[in-house]
Amino acid sequence: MKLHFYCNPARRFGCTVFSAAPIAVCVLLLAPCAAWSAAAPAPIILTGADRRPSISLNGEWSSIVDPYFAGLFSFHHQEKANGWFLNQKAKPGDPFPTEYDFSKATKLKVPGDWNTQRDNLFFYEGPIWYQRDFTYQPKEHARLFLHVGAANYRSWFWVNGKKVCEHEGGYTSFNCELTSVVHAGDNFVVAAVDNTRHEDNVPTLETDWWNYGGLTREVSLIVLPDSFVDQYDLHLSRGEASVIEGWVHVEDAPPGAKVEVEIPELGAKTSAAAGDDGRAAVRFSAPALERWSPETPKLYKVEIRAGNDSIEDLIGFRTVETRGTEILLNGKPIFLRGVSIHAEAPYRTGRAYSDKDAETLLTWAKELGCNFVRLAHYPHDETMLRAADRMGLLVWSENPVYWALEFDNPKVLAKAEQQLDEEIGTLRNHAAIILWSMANETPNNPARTQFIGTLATRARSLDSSRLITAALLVRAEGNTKIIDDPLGQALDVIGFNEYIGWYEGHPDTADTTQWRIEYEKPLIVSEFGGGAKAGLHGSDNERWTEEYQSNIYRHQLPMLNKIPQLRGMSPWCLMDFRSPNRPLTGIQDYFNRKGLISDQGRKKLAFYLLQKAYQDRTVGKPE
Ligand code: GCB
Repeated sequence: MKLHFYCNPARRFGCTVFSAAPIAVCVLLLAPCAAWSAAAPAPIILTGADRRPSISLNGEWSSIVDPYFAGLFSFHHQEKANGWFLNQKAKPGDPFPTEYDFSKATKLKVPGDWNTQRDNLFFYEGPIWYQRDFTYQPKEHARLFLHVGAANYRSWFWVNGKKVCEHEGGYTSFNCELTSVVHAGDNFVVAAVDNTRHEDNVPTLETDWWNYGGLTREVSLIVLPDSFVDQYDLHLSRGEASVIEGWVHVEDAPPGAKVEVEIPELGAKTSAAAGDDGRAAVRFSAPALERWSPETPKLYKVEIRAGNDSIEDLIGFRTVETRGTEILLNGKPIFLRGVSIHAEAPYRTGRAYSDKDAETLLTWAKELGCNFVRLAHYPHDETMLRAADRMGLLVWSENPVYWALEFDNPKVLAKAEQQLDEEIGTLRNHAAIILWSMANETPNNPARTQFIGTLATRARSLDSSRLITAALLVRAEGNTKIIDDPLGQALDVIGFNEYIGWYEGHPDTADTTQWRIEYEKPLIVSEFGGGAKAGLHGSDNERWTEEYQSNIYRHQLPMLNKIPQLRGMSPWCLMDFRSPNRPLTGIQDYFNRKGLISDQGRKKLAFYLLQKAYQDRTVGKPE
């Protein structure tokens, strides 16, 4: 097996991948990198991982609940080098403790959060062990990766008793190389997943959504050649009509490796040589190209080849940019008729992961009249982005920098950067995504502004073809709302959240509210709304009724329409979702009830009010 090391600080170290090679070799090879990293090979981020042939490891895994994490830590809370019980295939008579016997353990389904699989795990926050067997036949010149769609929040993986990686961050995919640890025939993987909240995590201790733990998205094995395409970025040039530009990166590329990109339907093709950094710049013309848009979500089969590797992706091509206070899609001003969505599974609750979940949520958004969705508050599963590409819904994709992180802690910044790199690295070819959101509702102070400014700069350097945004808080002087948060300077499009009629005032307070916007930039009201229990009826003034919620929307829309640079809205939110902050018995029962649709798919009055406004185009500027 090859060891692959990068000394390029632009590639992040979220996942520490261990090689089975002797430590001394690793240390020697890593010496040149020591100045900037703590001796770890770069994790492999795979673009289009879901387009690779794979061996699924979904299904039932044995599981052991380990609240004190005694399986990983010794009595003085040191992480044991190689968890002593992880070699479950030890020969009879080998000395290993008997407490952790996976063959006797209860099963958990993967993908799936553990909270909604067993009643006694509903509120559980802590570590759980997972184990399953798999068979594999190693091939010459092939490398094997364990692809994990998401594991919330921290996870550790061992294969055949050897540690292969660990990862932090609950909403992005990662890959652990198994090449040197697998053998022909039976193998087994053990994982520990811990969803304990910590102050220095991203997100931090407080969130208004359920901290679903476990292997929440798909897990698979991906076989790749010695040298392979790990990341690529193909998008339409803003400057020149019908020119596709970008790059393809080849992992462990031999010098001058040739890369080919072809779109057979357009008869368009190009080839380029990879530089020393493994990256080949690509630029070619496709005059017959039909642009992707919500009305015509055209996707092209794109073939990418490098040496023995090839991948076929489905990509749409469009441009997005701002001009003054306008957002231009394919050069034309657009108003974003949207809604915010959590990755909460419709009907069954729990973390969404399947095509069906994505189809259900996005079909409701289309029915509402949306051309835009805000996927809050963390990167959603790739199935969601595939569905948005297919269905023609523009997307705001968000980094989980939520509320008050430890903004002055460099380790926290590194965690946020790592998750941003993984989000952009994996999702960058989805035409649907037009906005990378750096954060949601963060307190205005210099440490915060610098922290998120750093993320914005990083996002731009990773992807200059999209717009950068964040959902800001609004301040008030009397009945004037003011948007002047200094973070606005770092953004292309300013998002702001406000809850007039719910957390402040009455729904009709909106009628007399004035707005002062200190930025000549496009604005999106990224949240407004209020709670209602589906089926609860009463007067317009009675909280929790559908009438009250609908009344909020009735007063909000005319107020928002008066803000001249408003270019979109994503009210909070499409569907009720579970939140530990929402205990009100009989009404909330641990659901945030601000959905326009209940968790059981029942549409509330406000859904129909907004639908009419979107259909009649009585919100936003006519396009
Ligand atoms: C917000 C947050 C969102 C909450 C929402 C609420 O401002 O951004 O995550 O769920 O308000 O319902 O209070």
